[in-house]
Amino acid sequence: MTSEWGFSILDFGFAIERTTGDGQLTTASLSFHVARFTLCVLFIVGLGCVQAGDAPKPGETVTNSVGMRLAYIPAGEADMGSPGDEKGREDDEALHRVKLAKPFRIGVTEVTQAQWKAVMGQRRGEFEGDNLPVESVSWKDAVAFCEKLSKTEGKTYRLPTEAEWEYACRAGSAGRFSAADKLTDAAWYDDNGEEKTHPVAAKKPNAWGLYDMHGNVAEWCGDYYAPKYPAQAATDPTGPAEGTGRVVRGGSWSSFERGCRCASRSNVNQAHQMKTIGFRVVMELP
Ligand SMILES: [Ca+2]
Repeated sequence: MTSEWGFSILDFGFAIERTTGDGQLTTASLSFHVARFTLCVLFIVGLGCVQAGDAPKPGETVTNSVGMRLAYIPAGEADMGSPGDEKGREDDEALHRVKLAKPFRIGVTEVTQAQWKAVMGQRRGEFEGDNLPVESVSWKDAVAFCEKLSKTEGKTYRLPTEAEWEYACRAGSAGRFSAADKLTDAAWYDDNGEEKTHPVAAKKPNAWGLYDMHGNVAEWCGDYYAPKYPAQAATDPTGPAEGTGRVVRGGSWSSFERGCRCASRSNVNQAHQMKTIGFRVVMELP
């Protein structure tokens, strides 16, 4: 029996081969295995890079079944409330640290009349226009919208907690307003609101791409209103277990500047349907 030795290129490595007289390749190569190992390493490293790249950036959006864009809000910590020297502050804004342990998504805009109709089947609002924020909805109406949308999509939609709302509104900032130095660039309010709502997303967004967190319609939150915040730092606070009114945030087209501050809070009977109050939704992440 004769045999021949030679080299060949296999993928990324060389193989040493021995061919016997009858033409059969009888010696597998170590380098072939090295090449396969290398490919595996490259694949795993690549997969890791893809997975790292999958974590959304703050403000990155998805669009749901009714065309609502929802921005990714990262977990984190921030001060909630206002410092004692903030212009226009009220006594119910004691500054305290809040941690939000889980990321979530929140509507880039207030819920529009078109989105309301798509979910609930009929239009709602004192003012009329598909791209206007829905208003004249009670707290329970807003909760019903969230529940119906959750059922339709098999996801969990709900009103933001007051802490989630302020954290998202601030988007990493600590001033009176988050979206612009001049409120008129960021909001429809008493000075420029002309006593009506305006199409959503017409003013400057904040750093996480959220529009009209200041003004246009004020926004229902899930919490009962408490006149005092907890004295200590809190994680994922949800407000008191009971109360006489619900928290409303952000001010509206009829609010003075001070009522549109990030830290400003309102206490409203949950049954009230007001043309100054609408809402935006949170979508929970798994
Ligand atoms: Ca608003």
